[in-house]
Amino acid sequence: MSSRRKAILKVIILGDSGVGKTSLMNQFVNKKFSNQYKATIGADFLTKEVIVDDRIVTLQIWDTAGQERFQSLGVAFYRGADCCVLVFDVTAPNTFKSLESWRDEFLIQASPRDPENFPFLILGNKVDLENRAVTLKRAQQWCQSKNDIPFYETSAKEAVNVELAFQEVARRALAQDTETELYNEFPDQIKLNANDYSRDRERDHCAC
Ligand code: G3D
Ligand code: MG
Repeated sequence: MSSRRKAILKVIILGDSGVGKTSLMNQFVNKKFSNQYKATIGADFLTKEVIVDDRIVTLQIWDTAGQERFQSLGVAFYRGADCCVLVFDVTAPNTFKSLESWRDEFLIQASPRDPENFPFLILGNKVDLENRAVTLKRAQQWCQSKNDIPFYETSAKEAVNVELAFQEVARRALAQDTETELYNEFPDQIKLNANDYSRDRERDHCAC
């Protein structure tokens, strides 16, 4: 049933101010990198259709409008997210160190059903710049230590790995959405099975 439904998948992008979140989204959705592009998009989210395993899904990408500086993103921002993209700037080590607290903040605010397995993706952005300060190895090690979060090095400016990363976002969001849907659709059956089991056991006992 769920595979025929048109999926709208909510993706949120988090990370310190200035790491390139808005630029990455603009590059992915509009194929543009522009210095004039304003940090405030004037909307809660942008959408883009992508194809995942022969299926069209709509990514609803939520970007911050600068409020990340004050850690004051409302509950609506986090609610119902199917995937969370955490971005840092490879030339700014502090933004890499912040990943942990962004991840924690997401898990507290969104409180997903299964936090251990919630799909995150890490993007190390601005790889086009010369003054890299966070090595690939260091970032990969951190991602591995956090339950193997997929990691991509990107450049919103030169469109490096942006398409590829969001394709992975879509795949992971879809998998998460399907799982949540299954859980929500069949809770009674799961309960019934448990009861059936205990009833069967009672019956077995009675037969003795
Ligand atoms: P944010 O949404 O995370 O706050 P922005 O970040 O998308 O507003 O980007 C912050 C600054 O970084 C912008 O520069 C933007 O042009 C630049 N930037 C974003 N992505 C890249 C990238 O991949 N490579 C390079 N070289 N620069 C990038 P300004 O000068 O407008 O502040
Ligand atoms: Mg922004």
